Amino acid sequence: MAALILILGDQLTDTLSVLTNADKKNDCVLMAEVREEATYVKHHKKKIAFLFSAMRHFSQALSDNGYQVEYITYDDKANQGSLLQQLKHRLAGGEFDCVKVTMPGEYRLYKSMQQWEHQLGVKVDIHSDDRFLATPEFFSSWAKGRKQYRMEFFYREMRKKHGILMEGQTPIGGKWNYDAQNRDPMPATENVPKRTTFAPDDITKAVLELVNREFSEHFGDVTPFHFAVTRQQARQVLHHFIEDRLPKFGQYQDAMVEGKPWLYHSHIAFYLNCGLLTPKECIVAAEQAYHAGSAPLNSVEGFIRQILGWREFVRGFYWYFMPALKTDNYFNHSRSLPAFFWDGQTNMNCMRQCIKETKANAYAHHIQRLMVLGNFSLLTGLSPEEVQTWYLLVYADAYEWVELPNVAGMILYSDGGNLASKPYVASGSYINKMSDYCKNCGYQVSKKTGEKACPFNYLYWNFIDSNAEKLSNNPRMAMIYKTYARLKRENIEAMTASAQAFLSKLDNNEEV
Ligand code: FAD
Ligand code: DLZ
Ligand code: SF4
Repeated sequence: MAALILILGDQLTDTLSVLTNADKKNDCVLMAEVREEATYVKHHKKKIAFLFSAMRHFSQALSDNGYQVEYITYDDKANQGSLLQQLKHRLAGGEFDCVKVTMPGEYRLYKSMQQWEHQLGVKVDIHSDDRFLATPEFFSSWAKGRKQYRMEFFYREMRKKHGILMEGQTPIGGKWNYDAQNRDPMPATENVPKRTTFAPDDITKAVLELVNREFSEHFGDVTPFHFAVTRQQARQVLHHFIEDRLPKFGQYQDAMVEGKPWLYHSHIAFYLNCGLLTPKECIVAAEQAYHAGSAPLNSVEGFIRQILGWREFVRGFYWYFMPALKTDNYFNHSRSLPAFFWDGQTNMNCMRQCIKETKANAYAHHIQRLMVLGNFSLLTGLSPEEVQTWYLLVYADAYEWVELPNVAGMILYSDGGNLASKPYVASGSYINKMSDYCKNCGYQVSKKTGEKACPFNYLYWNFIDSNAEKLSNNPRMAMIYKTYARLKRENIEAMTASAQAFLSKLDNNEEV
């Protein structure tokens, strides 16, 4: 008898054990574009188009490699609307005695898969996802007994375990982390090399039409569409990054520039997270650039830390803390997401730029997600559930295993500090230092209170003031609370009044 092998939209990797162990003659690979996965949140149109096109190209590559593949398009008459129903439909003929799948990236689907054996009446084998460098078990054994879960220490273990940027047991260059060299704003004269783009082929064009037709009320612009949709194209993106942008990645990784969404970032999370690239090959490519002398250590270490450190850490963290991570709400925040999160219509130029770029590209870089959009979400006390849904649907690289730890743990501190040692909050002066947004803003970054003052300034002190009970004992907040203690009472009162006025405008859907 034979196996029915289900490949999900973010499992487009031909080295997965379900594929390498397949009996190409008898087993059948099933892939399906299903309503349930495309709408459980209303994903950005570009995200759906990207994934459907990449899935179609991957199924073609599998067929070319001799696999038996059944691919169900979104508008196929045989489409059953969900993965479970699609499997049921295919199993009805009685050709298969088992289903093989790879561990999914999301808790909701994993819980559902655990019922499949019972629902389908055949054996369901869930293979571990061997694309990650750390298993959930490795993370659990590292985490057990710890009071704090800090990425930096996990990352050092990973460096040692995998021998990355190491000289024996010591880190190359003598330090584990070179972030102190990595915080430059970008001068206006900087000429950033172009990102790698691809013209849509016939498969992609058909998908773009489908998405326009079927998902018209989803967020975001479907065109222009320039993503890589095959492994070969994704490899080109990686190689151009290593050659052209990695050398300055570290120096400018925190910089933000109006009208320049892509900067020196790698733009590979889309491809890593759906499987067109593997983390190992990206790490190796960067390490080789260092040894070849074509990229400096601060950039190479910084880039490798994002993948070997942060990416692996958040995945382990997700499985370790789910399902509580999704419902934790340390500050009991409940404000609804402002309408401008969907159209960018706000006088705050930093928010306007980041939202408009997100809408156009299904992409924003890390500091935009963290220190503009995330900072605003925490300072204004937005509902964690609504913020989580927004981040999960707007970015083409978003899957819950990576989105949720970043949102709940990193930006909202809704897990009470399991992931971050302190809330990532900042006033307008941080945004002004790292970007050129403030010069085109309806607010003045130098003003602390009143109508024209930058909202981040008074919202910041209002947050510090109103959460003193929960935060002032945190040693990493000590400096901030010392400064706060020195503020004059009347200044705090003026900031609170400005914050209240701003927040009530938000609550009344007035323009801010
Ligand atoms: P680069 O800046 O070039 O970084 C290289 C790679 O490092 C990325 O491709 C990514 O794989 C990895 N990486 C960097 N930072 C992180 C991180 N904090 N967590 C995990 N991996 C990281 N990343 C996602 O892949 N999906 C998400 O849904 C996602 N949501 C985020 C939400 C918030 C609130 C924040 C603050 C960060 C989020 N990130 C997410 C992390 C990071 O912002 C993106 O990985 C990055 O912007 C993707 O662009 P890039 O490929 O150009 O990355
Ligand atoms: C994100 C996504 C979308 C939009 N559509 C599909 C789909 O039609 N078929 C599919 O197999 N996978 C899709 N995915 C990816 C899944 O949602 C993803 O595999 C799970 O969320 C687990 O990470
Ligand atoms: Fe953003 Fe404030 Fe600067 Fe305006 S002044 S761009 S709101 S930080």
